[in-house]
Amino acid sequence: MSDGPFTRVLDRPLITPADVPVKANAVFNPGVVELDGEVLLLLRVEVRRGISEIRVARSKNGVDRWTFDERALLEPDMEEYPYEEWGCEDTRVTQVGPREWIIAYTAYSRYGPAVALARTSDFVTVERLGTVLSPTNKDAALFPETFDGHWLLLHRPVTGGQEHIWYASSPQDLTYWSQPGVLIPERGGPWWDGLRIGVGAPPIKTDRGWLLIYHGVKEAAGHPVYRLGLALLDPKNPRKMIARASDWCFGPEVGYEQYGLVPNVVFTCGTLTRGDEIWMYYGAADTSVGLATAKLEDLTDFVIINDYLCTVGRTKGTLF
Ligand code: BMA
Repeated sequence: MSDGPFTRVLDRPLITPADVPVKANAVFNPGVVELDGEVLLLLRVEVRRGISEIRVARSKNGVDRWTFDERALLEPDMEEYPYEEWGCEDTRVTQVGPREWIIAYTAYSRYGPAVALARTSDFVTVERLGTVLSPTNKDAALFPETFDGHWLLLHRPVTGGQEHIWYASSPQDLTYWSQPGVLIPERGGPWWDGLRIGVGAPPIKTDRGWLLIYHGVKEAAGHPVYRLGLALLDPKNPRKMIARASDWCFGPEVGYEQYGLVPNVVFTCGTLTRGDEIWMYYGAADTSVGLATAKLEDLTDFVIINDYLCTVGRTKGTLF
């Protein structure tokens, strides 16, 4: 079944809690990376205490025959990492060197969700860089290159009930983040992304600018619906959005996305580029993992054809 530019690869989830080698309540929102001929998913596994940890599953074709690493990659440790007391959630992985990746994730504690970073060279061990942005903040993703000598991190603070996508810059250390600004605001009102938005997968470089898949939330009769949308950012200075599709590009349309622990949720944290296709792994109803693919060109066409800025925002000088 196809919803906009994306096509679901299977008619069922790719991974369910029954596939996880520990007793799991849910498995969802994976970060994704390709390494040594394998696809690795950094899965958020909610164990039966209700707390999430990150476990790695590997597959040669990225679709089936997943094998799980024995040990969790990131798990709460109250003594060492008090800001992860309530779990590690929703990884987004960015390659920053030949064999070096940064994992952005949510460190959850009694103080709220915060943005944390970790470095890895093998996805077996990690070096935590620590909590880099204080609560309430989540949905962070790093760009894979620097701009004028600065790394750029997208993130989603909650500021007085508003939830927009912001950026922050860091010199080489990746630890000190400053010069924040709003990149994409929630659209307000009855829009599909009116209530809150946040980064989906790390930005994808294209010849039309950086493509950003983000999630947007609207409440229907008091229940949130999570869908995915697209924006293009300036190729040289991605602190500037150049186009934003008005319509969502992927929403909860099949049973396993509509029914589960949190109904009506599709939520991505990672994509792979395979030839001219984008493979998007996503959490379905906060319960299982799905996979949908699209031609990269169809995604950038989708933003340009549905660009709300062209028709309204830019002419009126409004930031949408
Ligand atoms: C967001 C995040 C995601 C989750 C989504 C839907 O706030 O916490 O991990 O998938 O809500 O419940």
